[in-house]
Parts: sequence; C-alpha cells; structure tokens
Amino acid sequence: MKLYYSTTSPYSRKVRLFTRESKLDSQIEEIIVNPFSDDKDELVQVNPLGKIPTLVLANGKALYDSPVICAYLNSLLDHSNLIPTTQYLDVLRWQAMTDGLTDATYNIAIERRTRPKEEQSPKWISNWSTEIQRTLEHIETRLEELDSDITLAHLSLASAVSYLELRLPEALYKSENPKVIAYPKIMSWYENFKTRPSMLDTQLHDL
Ligand SMILES: N[C@@H](CCC(=O)N[C@@H](CS)C(=O)NCC(=O)O)C(=O)O
Repeated sequence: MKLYYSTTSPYSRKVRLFTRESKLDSQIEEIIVNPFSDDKDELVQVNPLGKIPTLVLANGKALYDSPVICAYLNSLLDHSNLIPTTQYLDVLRWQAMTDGLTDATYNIAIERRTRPKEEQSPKWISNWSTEIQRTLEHIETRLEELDSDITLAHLSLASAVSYLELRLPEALYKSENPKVIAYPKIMSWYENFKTRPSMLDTQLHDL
C-alpha cells in the first residue's frame, strides 16, 4: 500500500499514528506530496480532490479521507483495540469532534497564510476561533472519557493538538494572559502522550 501525506498535515498524522500503533506501518510505503503545489499529478490521478491523506491499495484502489482510511486499516486487524467494538460510536464521535477542531484550525491557518490581511474575513476567523475554544473547553471537562487503552480517539486528539501547536499556538493559552495554559488537563495529557514512539516518528514540521 502507498500513503500520500505531508509533514504538516494533521489528518495524515492521524493515519500515520494509526499505522504505527497498529504495527501496519511495515506494509505501507509513505510518499510525501505537497497538496498545494502544481506538482501533484500522481496524487490527482488517484484522488480527484487532490487531498491528503490518500491511501492506495495493492489493487490500485484509492481510499480517502482520513476516517475512511482508518476504518479500512482497522478492518485489516484481527483484533483491534484502536476502534474497539465496545466503544465504536464513542471513538468515532471523538474522531469527528477532534477532526472538526483541526478543520477550524486549518481554515484559520489557510485564511491567514493565503490572503492579504485586507481580504481576510474577521467574521469567519472569529467563528472558527469560537469553535476551537468551545471544543477545547468541552474536551477539557471530558478527558476522563478517554481511558488508558489507546484508541483512534487519542490519536485524533493528539493530531489536533499538535496542529494547534504548530499553526495557532495562541489558542492554547489564556487570552488575558498568554503565558498561562488555558487547558491544563489537555496539555498535561498531551505532554505525556507526545513521548510515544509513534508521536516522535510523525512530528509535524514545515519542510
Ligand atoms: N477531511 C479530510 C481533510 C483532508 C485535507 O483537507 N487535507 C489537506 C491537507 S492537511 C489537503 O490536502 N488540502 C489540499 C486542498 O484542500 O486542496 C481528511 O480527514 O482526510
């Protein structure tokens, strides 16, 4: 199998965490592609959206987006703890919530990086910022729902927080005092989680 990804893509990171935590990574060739460059013919041929992550199977069939890829990878496992049947909907809901956090972060990052200041929409930036804040507050009070056995919910949350750290670090601090962490439970969990080999092997970075 081939996985198209980039080193700044949080959705790709979630999939790469999944392959490592499930030990499927040895079956997957990872190929870096910049989805914003004109040089992505190989990707567009298999995914008309031209988005990453995209997983190409041995028979040439391509899978996207990241939840679909994770569901497929999970189906390859005899016994999966990453999407356990006993917590199936909860894990998928956590994935949807934390992917939504990433969507809002991604939208703000793209708006700020690709449009001149006078063309940016303060209204949309404010809407996405509120979504991020509300979701982080929600997670801060429900972190104990994630038990100690790692699932896709943990991988998805770690990817979302790492992307906030990369693109919108100020969202993780109190607006009235930017030196104080606004979500101490999330950040303490994340500081511990990010020492896992899978996290160290997939750190987000600009090339
Ligand atoms: N919901 C999708 C989002 C994928 C996505 O937006 N990926 C970004 C990179 S992080 C991308 O490929 N953007 C290129 C584009 O939108 O043209 C998923 O979970 O895989």
